[in-house]
Amino acid sequence: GPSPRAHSYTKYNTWNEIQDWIASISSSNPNLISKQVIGNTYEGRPMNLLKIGKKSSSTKPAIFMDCGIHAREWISPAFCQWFVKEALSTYGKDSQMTSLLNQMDVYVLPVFNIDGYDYTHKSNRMWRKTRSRRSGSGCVGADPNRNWNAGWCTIGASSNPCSDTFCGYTPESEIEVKNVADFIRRNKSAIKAYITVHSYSQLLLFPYSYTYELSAHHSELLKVAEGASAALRSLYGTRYTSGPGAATIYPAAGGSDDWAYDLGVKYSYTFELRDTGRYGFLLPESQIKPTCEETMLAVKYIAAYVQKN
Ligand code: ING
Ligand code: ZN
Repeated sequence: GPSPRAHSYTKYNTWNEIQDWIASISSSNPNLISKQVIGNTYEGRPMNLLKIGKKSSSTKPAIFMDCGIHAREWISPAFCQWFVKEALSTYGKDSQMTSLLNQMDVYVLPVFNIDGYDYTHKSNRMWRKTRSRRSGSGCVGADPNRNWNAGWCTIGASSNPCSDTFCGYTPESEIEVKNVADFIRRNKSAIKAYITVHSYSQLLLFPYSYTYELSAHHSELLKVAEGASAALRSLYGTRYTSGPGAATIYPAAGGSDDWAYDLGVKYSYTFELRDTGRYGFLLPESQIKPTCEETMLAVKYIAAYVQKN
């Protein structure tokens, strides 16, 4: 058959390109990476979850990271692809990555909201939500970061199906949210950290967003976020602000980081990648490489902290 084109990590790939990449990268690195389908999206696309780590006979502690909860935030899936590439190419060379993947597994969901992501490539670049439909409403989709069972729909979310922050008809009404929540619940004892990647604003957020109350681990979560932000800034001087979601960006219930934290995953973080609004969601492809390089430092900082704690 035709020989596959090399995958580009410095452009915004379509879902079809990412799907081909998932298949080829996992089959060419069987000792470090495996994939599993955790369910299908509303429109029937398979949600492939990658597991990166040295094979072990026993269950290893793990970090779960997802990208692309929101369709239009294209830099986010680009980062998950970059992370997987870097993990595989630096294992056995970079001592921190080697130690991390020897001791832990990193689950990576490259695109959470696949239907929405595909829609932003084909129809509406600024689409945010899922693409689910219900009889009785002409409006499509719910906000997959308002649909988790964490203060669901109490603040910073809308019960209007036409809103961009529609919380859905019930918690986990969106099948993509249900699939990920089921996976995390099933693997709850292994999962030590949850990282979700959004854009934009250059923030490193942690619980809570559904309330202004501080979490039980506030000072530790802040300390780790500030260390991660300092690591990120060391490369190109990019400034991030760290803090709990409600006070740092806006109060918003039903988010994935609050849900994971309340389930018992202590180290739960939301990244808001570049930029601060000049290009916003339309971040030029020339910024993919520097954004991913600096974000790697922050994610590796959090991972190293979780590994030793
Ligand atoms: N920002 C997030 C959003 O879903 C957020 C901010 C983080 C809300 C954590 C709730 C919990 O609105 C973007 N850019 O999507
Ligand atoms: Zn987002």
